[in-house]
Amino acid sequence: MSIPTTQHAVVFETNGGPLEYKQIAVPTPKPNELLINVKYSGVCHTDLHAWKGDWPLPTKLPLVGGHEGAGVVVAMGSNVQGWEIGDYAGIKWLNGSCMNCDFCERTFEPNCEKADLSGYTHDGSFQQYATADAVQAAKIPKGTDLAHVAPILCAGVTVYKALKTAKLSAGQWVALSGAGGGLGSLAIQYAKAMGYRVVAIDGGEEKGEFVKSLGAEVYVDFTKSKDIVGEIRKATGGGVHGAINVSVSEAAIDQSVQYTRSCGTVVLVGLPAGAKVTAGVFDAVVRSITIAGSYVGNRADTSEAIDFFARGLIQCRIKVVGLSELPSIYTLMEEGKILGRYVVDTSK
Ligand code: 8ID
Ligand code: ZN
Ligand code: ZN
Repeated sequence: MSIPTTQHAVVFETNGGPLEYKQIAVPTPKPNELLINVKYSGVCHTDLHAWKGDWPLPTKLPLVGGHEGAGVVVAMGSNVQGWEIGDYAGIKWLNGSCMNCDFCERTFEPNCEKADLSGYTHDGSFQQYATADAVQAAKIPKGTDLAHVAPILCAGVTVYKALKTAKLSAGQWVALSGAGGGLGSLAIQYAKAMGYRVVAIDGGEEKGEFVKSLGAEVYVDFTKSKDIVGEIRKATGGGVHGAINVSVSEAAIDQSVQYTRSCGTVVLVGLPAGAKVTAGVFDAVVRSITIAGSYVGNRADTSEAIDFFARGLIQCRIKVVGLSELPSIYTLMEEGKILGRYVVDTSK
């Protein structure tokens, strides 16, 4: 297999600065790394946060973003085991971790203090050739449609893990705030596949049709409802058993604490810049509400999430465009206009 020395990528030099589609060098894998020919990459709202510099963790600069990369292994470092040239591999948010600390030892690898993050501290999947730690790279079954599996690598894994964190039983209600977006559209389907009943919250009629087509039983339009909390409590006979917050809205998170029924769990996933969650202590105690953060997933969560997809239980509703069109996707995302996920084809 011949590997070129240069490739197309989208790079930015400063947070919020120009997103340049240009030729850069193909990276060389370190001894522990795979070199993956990225065919497709999903575009996650995290990529937009990273570009804007929204969070209290600095990005690498200049940076190639992207962390939902699906491609083919074309080279590997001398210490890599368990991979062959030609295998399908996925680039996840967690590019690598130390594997030695307390958190790594207990399989909480995303929480490792030395975590290396694709499209954040490590050049990611908005390029044709990217490197990934061979231990953390996702194994994708041969023959899988690489465009459609791409969103599973962050959005799918994250919502699957968040649903597990809510500790629900089959037949219980789960609210998904931000249900029409990339994470939300997959969360509806994982929730259904796990046996839960879904209340979807998002804005506008088109998103309402969309989330119902994916299996949501109830849709609440946050742009129209005058009483989101009351509406959800009524539709679910007293509130949902679990709430997964994948919107980029502080107000939506606060509402979720109120519409979750007693003894239920509020899961925080979406990361609006500078947001805080507000819960009355008396209410949280007397109603025994659990508020839990959930951050991507570990290797087992990744394999399980891919397995749900491979068994045909999860349909990724994607729009495929060329990598050079990334800036226009960020504009649509900022405006909340995306149904499901955009996936970029790195060859265009
Ligand atoms: O591991 C993690 N915790 C993790 C992993 C991946 C992504 C966290 N995230 C974070 C992202 O950084 C981002 O903050 O999850 C958030 C959602 O990512 P996404 O699904 O990729 O974003 P999107 O496709 O833009 O969808 C967001 C949806 O929220 C809706 C929008 O209309 C859109 O459909 N929304 C908004 I903005 N405000 C809302 C509100 N008040 C709302 N929906 C309901 N109520
Ligand atoms: Zn992501
Ligand atoms: Zn560690």
